[in-house]
Amino acid sequence: MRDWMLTGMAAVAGMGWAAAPAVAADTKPATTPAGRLVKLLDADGDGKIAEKEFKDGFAKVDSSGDGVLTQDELVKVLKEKPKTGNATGKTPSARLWELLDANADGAVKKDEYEMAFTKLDKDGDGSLTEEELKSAIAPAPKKKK
Ligand SMILES: [Ca+2]
Ligand SMILES: [Ca+2]
Ligand SMILES: [Ca+2]
Repeated sequence: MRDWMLTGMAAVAGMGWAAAPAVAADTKPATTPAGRLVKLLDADGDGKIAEKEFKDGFAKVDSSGDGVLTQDELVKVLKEKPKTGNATGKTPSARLWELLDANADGAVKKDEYEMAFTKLDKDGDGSLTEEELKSAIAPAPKKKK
């Protein structure tokens, strides 16, 4: 109860929690890198990353705040464990990095980052779902059926 009070006061004090709907909505932790990315960038909580949300998300990924993304910052955002020597598969952050760093100079500026949206939006509907991100950055699942 006390926590609720504090949260309410924080919201009133302008912490940017304007239109949070249900308090209990956010109970399931994201468990995949793609899920974590959606969670981070999906500002309105509809489960998809709209193009604007993606673009606004640049600052969230740029944890050093220098206006350039590095692969380390990406690893942090995806909360990946240090590489554990799987020789075949690339990590999701490495795959995402290849998509982002179009000119492969080891740094991603805002315009490069924004261009990646189109590459990630496979069905071209203007928003990224967890599935789309997964297919782009997660290792392809072994076929079994
Ligand atoms: Ca959204
Ligand atoms: Ca940075
Ligand atoms: Ca889409």
